Amino acid sequence: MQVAIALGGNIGDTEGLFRRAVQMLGEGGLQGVRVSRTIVSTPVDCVPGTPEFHNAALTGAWQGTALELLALTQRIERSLGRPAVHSSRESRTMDLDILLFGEESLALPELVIPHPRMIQRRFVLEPLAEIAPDWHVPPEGTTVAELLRKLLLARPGDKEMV
Ligand code: PH2
Ligand code: MG
Ligand code: MG
Repeated sequence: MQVAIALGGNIGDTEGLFRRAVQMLGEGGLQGVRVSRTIVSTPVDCVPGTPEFHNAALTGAWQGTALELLALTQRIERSLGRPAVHSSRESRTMDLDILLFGEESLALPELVIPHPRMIQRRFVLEPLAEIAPDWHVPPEGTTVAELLRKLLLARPGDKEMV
C-alpha cells in the first residue's frame, strides 16, 4: 500500500532527526521512500511562545497493516526522544503522523485515516503536494494539489507558514 506520513518537530536538531526518522522507517520496512523539502512553520494550536516547527512529508510503500505502521512510527518517535504520553499541543522532537493509507479510510480509536486535520493544515499539504500532488484523498477523492489550492484560497492572508 502506498502511504503518506507527515514529519514535524520543534526541539533539537530537527533536520538530523528527520533524516534519522526516514532511515528508521526504511529499516522498519517502508520501501521506496520519497521525502519533501522541509519547511519552517509557525505553531498552530500551541501555547504562546512555542518555538517554530519544521515540517516535511514523505511517501513510501508499506506491506503491513495501518496499525503495524502506527506501531513503527510510535517506536521511532519514542526512540528519537518523544515521551510516550504527550499532548498534541506540546513541543516535540519528532511527530510522525500517518496521513494517508492508499485511498482507504479508517476510524479506529488509536488511528484515523485520512489524518483528520490534514486538509486544514498548510504545513501538511504544502510538503505533501510537492511529492504527491495527484493523490486522491478520501472520502471525496479531491487531490492533494486541489486541497492545497482550496486552503490557500480560503485563507489568502494566512501567515501560518514562514
Ligand atoms: N503539530 C501539531 C500542532 N501544531 N504546528 C506546526 N506549525 N507544525 C506542526 O507539526 C504542528 C503544529 C500537533 O501535532
Ligand atoms: Mg501532529
Ligand atoms: Mg502525532
